[in-house]
Amino acid sequence: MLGDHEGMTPPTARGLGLSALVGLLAAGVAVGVGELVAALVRPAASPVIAVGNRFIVLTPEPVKRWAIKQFGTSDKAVLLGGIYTVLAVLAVLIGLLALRSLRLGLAGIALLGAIGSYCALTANAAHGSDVVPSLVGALAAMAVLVVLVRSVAGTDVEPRPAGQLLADRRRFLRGGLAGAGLAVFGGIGGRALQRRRFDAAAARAAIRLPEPVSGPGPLPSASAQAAGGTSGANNFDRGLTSVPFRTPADRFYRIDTALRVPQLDPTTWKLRITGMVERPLTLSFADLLARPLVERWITLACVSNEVGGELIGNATFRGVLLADLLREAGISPQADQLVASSSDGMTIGSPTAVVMDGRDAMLAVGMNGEPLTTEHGFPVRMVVPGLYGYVSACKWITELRATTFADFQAYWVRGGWTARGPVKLSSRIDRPVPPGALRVGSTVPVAGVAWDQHVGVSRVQVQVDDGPWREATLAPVPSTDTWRQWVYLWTPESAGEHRLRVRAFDGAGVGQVEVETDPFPSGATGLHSVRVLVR
Ligand SMILES: Nc1nc2c(c(=O)[nH]1)N[C@H]1C(S)=C(S)[C@@H](COP(=O)(O)O)O[C@H]1N2
Ligand SMILES: [Mo]
Repeated sequence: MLGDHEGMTPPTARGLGLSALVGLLAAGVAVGVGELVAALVRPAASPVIAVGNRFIVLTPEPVKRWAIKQFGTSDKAVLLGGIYTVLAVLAVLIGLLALRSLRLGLAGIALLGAIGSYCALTANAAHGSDVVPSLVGALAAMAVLVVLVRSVAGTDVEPRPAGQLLADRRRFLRGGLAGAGLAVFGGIGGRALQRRRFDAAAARAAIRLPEPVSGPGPLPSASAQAAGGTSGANNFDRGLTSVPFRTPADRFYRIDTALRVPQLDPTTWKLRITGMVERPLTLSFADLLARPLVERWITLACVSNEVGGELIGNATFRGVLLADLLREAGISPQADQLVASSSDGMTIGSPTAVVMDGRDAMLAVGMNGEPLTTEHGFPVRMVVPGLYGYVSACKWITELRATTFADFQAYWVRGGWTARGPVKLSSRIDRPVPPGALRVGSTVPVAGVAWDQHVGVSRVQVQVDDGPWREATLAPVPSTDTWRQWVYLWTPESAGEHRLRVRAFDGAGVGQVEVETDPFPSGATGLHSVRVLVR
C-alpha cells in the first residue's frame, strides 16, 4: 500500500539520518543491480556508465578542455566520482521525501531510472537492450524503498507507535541488510562478471600476428649512429636522452572518451567500408591478417598536448595499408573525408587525400610487435602519420565511411576543433629532469625530442637564457614519420637560475612557430622552456 505518511517522521537528527540511510540504500540497490544486469547485457549499458557517457557528450567543449587541463588523464575517475556524489545527494533527498510520502520517494527513484534509461538509449552506438539495466535497477530500488519505508513508518493498518523510531525493527534490519547486500555484491559481482564475460584479454593472448612483408627499419642504434659518424653520436649510445625512442604500450599516453575500455571479440569483429565507394567491403579480423602487413615506426600525438606536454608517443604499428583497401573498394574522387566509427560510437574524420597520398596510413592490428592493447584500440585501430589522433587514429574501429567534409562533422569537430588536423612542428626538453641543481663547469646533457611527422625534423637548437641559439645533435631516424631525439651538451658558466629553451626546424628548414597559442582549436604553438638551478 503506497499511502502517505505525512509528518510521521520525527524531524530529529536520528530521524533524518534514518531517512538518508533509506535513500542511500535504495540508490545503492539501483546501482548494484544495474551493474549486475549490465553484466548480462553489456558493460556500456551500466546505468552509471551510460549517464557518464551522456554527460561527456553534453558537456560543452570549453568545460571539457578545462577538465582535461585540471585533471589530465584522471578526468574519467573525477567524472565518475562526481556522478556518484550527485547520486548520493539525490539519494539522501529521495530518502527524506520517501519518509514524508512514499509516493514521492518512488517518483524520485523512477526519475533516476528514467534518466539512466534516457542516457543508455541516446548513447552513441546504443542498443535497445541497453535500457534494461537502468529499468531493472530502478524497479529493485523501488521495492527496497517500499520495504524500508514501511518498516520505518508502518502502514496505514499498522502505523508506527508514537515515540518509536522504527515501526518494525526486524523488518528494517532485514530489508536494510538485503539492500546493502544487493548494492555491494551486485556492484562488485556485476563488475567481476562483466570482466569475465567481456574481457578481450584471452582472445588477445591467443592471437599470433603474421610477420610484416615490409619491416619498420632498425631502431636508431649505436651502429646506425656510428655509421653516421657525427661526433655527438655517442651521446645517444650512452643513454643521455631521457625518453626512449620507442614508447612501451603501457607508458603510451591514452586519450579517449571511453569510461570503460571496449572489449571487442576479434572472432566476431567486422569492419565495413561504406559510403561513397563502388564496392562496399566487409572485412573480418582474419581477412585483415591474411593481407600483406607492413610495420612502421610512427609517432602519434594528441592535439590537446600542451607545449612540453606528454600526450605523444612513438611505436611500431603493424597493419594493412588503407590506400590499397580504399582503391579496392573503389572510393569516389568526391569523397574528401573518411569517417571512422568505433564500437563506442566515436566518429573521427580524416582527409582522404592525406590517407591516399602514399604515406603509411594503416588499419593497425599490432603495436610494438604485439596485438594492440585494449586501451589502444584492440583489435584494430587507424593510424595516419602526420595527423593528430583526433582526426586519424580511431580506436576500436568498426566502420569506415567515405563521405565529404560538407556532409558530416565528426565528434571533435562538432566541439570546435579544426576539421583537418595536421600535426605542428614541436620540440620538448626532457632532460635535465628534474631540473635540479647542476654544477658550474660540469657538462650536462640537455636532451629531448622534436617532431613533425611526415615532414621531418632537420635541426634542433638550444638557447641558454638570452644567449645565442646552439645546434643540438640529432639522432638518426628510420623515417620522417617519427619524433627525433636530440641532445646538447651544456657546461653552465655561472651559478643561479637559468632558462633553457628549444626550437626545431622542419625538413624544409622552416622554424617552429614561436608565438604561444593554446592547443584549441588546432594544436599548441610556442617554444618549450625549463628553468634549472646551477650551483
Ligand atoms: N574510439 C576512440 N578512438 C579515439 C579516441 C576516442 O576518444 N575514441 N580519441 C582519439 C584521440 S583524441 C587521440 S589523441 C588518440 C589517442 O590514441 P591512444 O590513446 O592510443 O594514445 O586516439 C584517438 N582515437
Ligand atoms: Mo587527441
